[in-house]
Amino acid sequence: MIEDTITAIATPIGTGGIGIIRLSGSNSLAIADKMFNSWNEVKVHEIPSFNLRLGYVIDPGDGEVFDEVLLSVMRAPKSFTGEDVVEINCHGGPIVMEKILRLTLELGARMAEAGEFTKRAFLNGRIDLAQAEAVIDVIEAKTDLALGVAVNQLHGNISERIGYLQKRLVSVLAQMEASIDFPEDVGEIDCSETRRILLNIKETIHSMIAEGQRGKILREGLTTVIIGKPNVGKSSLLNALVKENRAIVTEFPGTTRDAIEEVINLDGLPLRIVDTAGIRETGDVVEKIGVDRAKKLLAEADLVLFVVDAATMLTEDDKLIARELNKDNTIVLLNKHDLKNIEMTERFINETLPEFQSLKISAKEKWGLDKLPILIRDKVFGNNIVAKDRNIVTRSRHLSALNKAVNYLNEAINGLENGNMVDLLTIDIRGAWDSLGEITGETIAEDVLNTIFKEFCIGK
Ligand SMILES: Nc1nc2c(ncn2[C@@H]2O[C@H](COP(=O)(O)OP(=O)(O)OP(=O)(O)O)[C@@H](O)[C@H]2O)c(=O)[nH]1
Ligand SMILES: [Mg+2]
Repeated sequence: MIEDTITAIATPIGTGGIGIIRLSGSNSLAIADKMFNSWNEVKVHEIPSFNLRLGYVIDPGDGEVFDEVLLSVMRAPKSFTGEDVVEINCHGGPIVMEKILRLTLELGARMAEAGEFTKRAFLNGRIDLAQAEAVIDVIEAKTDLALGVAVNQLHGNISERIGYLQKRLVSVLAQMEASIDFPEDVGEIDCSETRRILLNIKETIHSMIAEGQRGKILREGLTTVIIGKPNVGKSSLLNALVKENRAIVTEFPGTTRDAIEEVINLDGLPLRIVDTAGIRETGDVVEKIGVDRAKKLLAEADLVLFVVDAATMLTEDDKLIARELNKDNTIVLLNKHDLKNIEMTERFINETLPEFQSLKISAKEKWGLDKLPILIRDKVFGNNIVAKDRNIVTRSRHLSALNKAVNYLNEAINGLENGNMVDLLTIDIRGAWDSLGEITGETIAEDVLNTIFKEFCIGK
């Protein structure tokens, strides 16, 4: 059991209708009692769990009234953290919230670290680690679809899938150990049956990994970089996609110097779109930094939108960029389609980048862009559309644990095929079990745990 009582402002800093100060720990009720005068003179420790009382927050030192508030009590173990929790709903002004927070500190609470409420919920066994991480994902979901998947994870659906796989591994392990300990009674293990079960578990994990690649995009957003030589209409494209004049557009080449990033919701798929400086050889120091940055972004992109000016002949600058591109993650946009001459460029592009998908657009006239979402979805998801209610893995941490489990299973399966000693096989199967346990937090190192909760904000 954790001893000290923590406190934090749980609502965003700034002005709002309501602000919440949250206390958790064994002294929560006692601290709240010292600073709360309820209208009907009830003491905080007399308030039943999940009940609200109206009253004043008062400085017990000089009797100063800070605010009129609603106070709620949730007792251990039936609270989010599993500890005694008090929430003070005050008015949402920064000064009021700060004063009430400071009072809870003076009365013996300690300032909560980022994610500490959720960390306590995990340490007290209220939720597992995958569910704790889902709390952040719900808060940070960028689209409806991403939210649906995160809520599913919060319900524990991923953990359930993992638990089922672990259970199957344990039963294999139990048979192996029995065959070691009681060879007369149990006999040898059935190698082909064991191999079949392990292959089947491995297959399930494989499909979770494949789905997870897409799940990760759903959570983190698809980094989409707009690339091209100067003046082809990259910034015009960004503006058309975000539907506002976000980037400066002029007829002068070299207008955009720095990378400009915006997030849009493309049919449920969060896209982090980055407009970049036009790539060309340049003597201008500032522009050169922008060009280098664009090249770096190109290398890190999940998806590349290569823009060419279809109304003029392609130049050496276009060809240099084209050489850096990969057909699997690039869509070529033949821009300025509202102007003449575009057939030449189109033919040229078809010859230079034969297997690349392309689309004729006019960023200026906002024409042809309606087909872009379909192309992008196709590139990213293929036929595997993610449904909201799917239990898919969305975090790199989970993906790497799944990959680790697959490696152990491969070792075990190879071992079986080579007729290795059974006690050697059990080591690999235990390794696979442990790797899966990292996802739910059963088998995780303290330092990893701390890094995970650092992702949270204070008060969560
Ligand atoms: N006719 C026509 N003009 C366009 C189109 N898209 C962009 N332009 C014009 O092309 C010029 C350059 O557009 P920008 O969007 O600034 O081009 P950019 O690629 O961002 O240029 P840099 O930032 O310099 O690399 C501007 O004068 C735009 O109005 C289009 O679809 N049709
Ligand atoms: Mg630009």
